Parts: sequence; structure tokens; C-alpha cells
Amino acid sequence: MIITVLDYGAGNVRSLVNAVEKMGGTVKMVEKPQDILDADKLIFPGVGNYASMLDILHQRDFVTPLREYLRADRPFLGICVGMQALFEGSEEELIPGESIGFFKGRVERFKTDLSVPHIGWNGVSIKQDSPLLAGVEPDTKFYFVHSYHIVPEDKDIILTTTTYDYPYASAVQQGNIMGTQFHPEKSGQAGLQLLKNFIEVDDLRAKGPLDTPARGLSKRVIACLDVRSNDNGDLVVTKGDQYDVREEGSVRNLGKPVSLAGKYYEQGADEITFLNITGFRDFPLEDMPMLQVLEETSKNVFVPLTIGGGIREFTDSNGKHYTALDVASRYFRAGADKISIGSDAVYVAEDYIKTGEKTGKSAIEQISLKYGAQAVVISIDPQRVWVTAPEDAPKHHVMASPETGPEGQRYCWYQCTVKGGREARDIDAVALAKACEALGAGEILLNCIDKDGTNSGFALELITAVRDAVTIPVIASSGAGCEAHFSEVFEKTGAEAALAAGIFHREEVPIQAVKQHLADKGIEVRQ
Ligand code: 1PR
Repeated sequence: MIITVLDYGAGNVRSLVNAVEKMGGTVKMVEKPQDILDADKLIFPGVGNYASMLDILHQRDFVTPLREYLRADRPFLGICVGMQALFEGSEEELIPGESIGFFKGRVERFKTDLSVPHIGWNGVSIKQDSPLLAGVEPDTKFYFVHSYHIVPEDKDIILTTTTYDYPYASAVQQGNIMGTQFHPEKSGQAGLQLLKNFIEVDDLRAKGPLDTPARGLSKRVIACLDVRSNDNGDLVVTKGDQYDVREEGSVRNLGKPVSLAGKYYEQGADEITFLNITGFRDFPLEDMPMLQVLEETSKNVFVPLTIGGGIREFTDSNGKHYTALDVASRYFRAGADKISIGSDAVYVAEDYIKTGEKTGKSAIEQISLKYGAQAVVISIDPQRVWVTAPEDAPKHHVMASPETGPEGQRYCWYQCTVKGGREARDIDAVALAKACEALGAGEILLNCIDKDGTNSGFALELITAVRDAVTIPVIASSGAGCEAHFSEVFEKTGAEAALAAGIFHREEVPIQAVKQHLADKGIEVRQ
């Protein structure tokens, strides 16, 4: 079966193509308007900004053939913004008359005190007996990443609902036209099954109403792979103790990035993060191995992939200038769902705090505008600075520490660093997180140099302080040494996800054991 994919140039289409091919479909990309009308089955994946999506559809003359295809009730699957596109307009930006307007209703931003974007694995209550969801277990979870959701006028078109603070429509179907807010191509086996149904089933129309129970949003367990070249020039996964990755002078070699990522996917990791830890000094587009790692990984790993390291503007030896957006775009095309910015975010935040002005030119702003806030993660590398009393560091966010400093200090603040912890800056982790959120970041990956590789548990006071300061999700990182550290971080802080490296690489604790422990503690996870 040939599946036609409408790629309008935003986000990670490679994963969808890989998933369709994995499920036996052959992909044809839409190149001209007529390709839409010639399709047997059409998938429209979308991420990012609703208005820029519509702009591009208009520029490329895709709106008229799309409307015609939909009116003819031919098999159509919209994903995320590709589903939102079917509605009359978005709160993100209303463009009367410009939208496709196949379904009545509009797209609204989440109105909640919970973190926005809504990121992670969440359940669905199935409302129609649709062949699209055949074989999908009722307690299945899918991967969501969005700040806006649809509000259909006609409730009969709702295929699934999901609860994030309140229930909302997370998939729709009318005849052969269907759409999901969640990403099947990033939802492991359940998502692959859905795509297989779309590819294989001739008559996709729903057989009647249904009402299945749904599970709630999971806390995520993320496997992190710090990647760099070793002294022989081989790309390896390594791991430091407080960011020192050398042992007896050599870079620790803990395995190959693609095979380790595949292993963690099979073991149930909810996401995989690659950090190109020498990216701050090498230019990633000059030397392609990380792009190849993503391309290879995304062929077999169907959960979200984040890539960090070296995302900044750059001029190569031939004088060719690349913006941070150029670098990020290459990563998205290679299979990344999110990019993570470390050093550059610190410089950008420092400028923003100094001037109070958003220039629109920073990496965070540009990537967020094009690909959406949910695609921009800020990786913070803070180190603890001890103080005797809060007044000793009036410019910084000082907190009480559960540990005591070398001179009996009971307070500390967390100083941001750049270049993989090599250079400390005069900005604290809380200030950095707030500034980056204001500039358009969608998630914080919060490391801690003092805890990294120590197996002594997460820096709970740091995570709580950052979590309380922002409204975007926070990934706790650094220090996991056993299953109980994961339940502790979820019970004592508001972190939405926890990331670990060393314990997984050294095979001290399998991911499944972490998940089982969390489930036993009554913490919602994806099993
Ligand atoms: O500054 O934008 O080029 O990004 C560089 C990226 O590389 C940053 O995200 C930075 O955190 C990362 N990085 C740089 N140097 C190191 C190093 O270790 N020498 N790794 C490094 C940071 C932190 C986590 C780690 C957790 C969990 N590693 O990725 O995996 O701390 O470890 P644990 O569970 O074993 O305790 P830019």
C-alpha cells in the first residue's frame, strides 16, 4: 500500500516515514498539489506553529486539493498539528477564511495550572469502535506533546478523549477522515499498531460508539547517552563522574550509541536523549556522525529522541554561516523530535536578563517559533556554591541544602556552567530556567554536576526550586543510583520526568525494574 505523506517542512517526518515503512507501507511524499488528489491514503503529520503550517499550505497551493480530498471522504490521518489543521482556526492565531475548516470547532491553549506543553505518555478513552484502534489495548498510552488542543463543536466526531487536568478530545474520526493529537510514530508498539491498521484496513469507518476507561499521564523515565569520539576517533557512549569522562587518561567506552539506544527502547525507555558532549567545541554539521546516529536510531526506535550539543550559530572554515536554526533543522530532519541547548542558552539568557529585550534572533526564539516550544529543551549544567546565609549571594536564588558544606554551610545556590562544566557563569539555575521559558523553551533538562555519576540520588532542593519557578516540564537528571531514587524524585519534587545514564549503561538497574518499582509505589508509568 502506498501511503502519501504531506510534509510541509516542520519537524521530524523521518520517524513517521520509518514507522510506516516498518509496518509494510511504501511512502510517497507530496511534491505538488496533484499528489494530494492522487493519493490512496494520506497522512498529514504536523508539529509546531499552527499559523506557519497554514501559511506554508497556502504558499504551496495545498489547501484546495486538501479540501477536495477531505470532502470526498478518502482515507486521511492527521497527526498533531496535522489534525488541528482540519478545524476552523486556532487561538494561537486566528486566520478567518484561511483555515481548512473541514470540522467545526477550534484549537485552544490548555487552561491549566499543570505544566504546558503537555508532554508524555497519557491514556485514551476510546469513544468509537474504529478499525484504526483495533488491537490497541484499552489501557494503552500514547505519546503527546502539545500546548493546544481541539474543541470540536460536533461531539460525535470524537474518537478518543484524554485527561490533562480536564478531559479533552485527543482524536477524531468521521467516516474515513481521522486525526490524532498524540504521535503514533512516537508511541512504541501501540502507535505502530495504529499505523498498521491505517495502512492495511480497507474500510476504516467506525462501527459504532464505545466508551473505554483510560489511564492517566505517566512520569517518564529517560535514558541518556553522552556521546563523543574516543582517542581512537570512534564515536562512543561515555559517562563521567561529575563530568570527568576519562579513566586512567582514556575516554570511558560504554558502548555504541545506536545499539544502546535500541536496547533501551526495547527495555521500555520512554524517551532517549543523546548529548554530543564535545559539541561546544566541534561543529556538528562539519562532522556528521551524530546525524547518522539519529538517522540509524530512528529506523528502529519509536519513542521521542532528543539531541543536544553544539546547537548554536557557527561559521565554518569556508566562511559559510549557519544559524542555530539551520543546525537544529538538520537534526530534526535526521530524526530528532527535540533539540537541547546547553551553553548557548546561558549566553542568550544572560543577554535577555541584562537588556530585558527579546531580539527574536536567539536560538531559543528562532527554533521555538519554527518548530514549537515543545521541540526546545534547555539543558542546564549547574554546580553548587556554598554560602553561610542567603544574604551572602543576594543576586542569586539561595536555598537551604540537605547536605552541609565543607565549612558547615547550610545554604547554597546553583551556578550555571558552559562548555560541559568547564566554565562557570554568574547566573543561577533558577534565573536561567525562567529566562529560557520566557524566550520560548518548552522543557528543562536539569542536570547537577555535583550529583552526576555519584549514584547518590537526585538534587531534590535544586529540582524543587526550578520546578516551582517555571510552568514548563522539568526533567530531573544526575545522581540516580537505584530504583528508590526515582520514586523519591517523583514523590518529593514536581518533576515530570527523570533521566539517568550510568546505572543503565553499567546494567546496575534495568529500566523495567525502575518502572516496576514506580508502579508498586503507586506512581503512574507506562509499562
Ligand atoms: O553546551 O549546547 O554544546 O551542550 C552540551 C551538552 O553536553 C549539555 O547538555 C551538557 O549537559 C552535556 N555535557 C557536556 N559535557 C558533559 C560531561 O559529562 N563531561 N554531559 C556533558 C552531561 C549530564 C547528563 C548525565 C546525567 C545523568 N551529562 O547527560 O547523563 O547527569 O548521569 P547519571 O545518571 O550517571 O548520574 P552544548
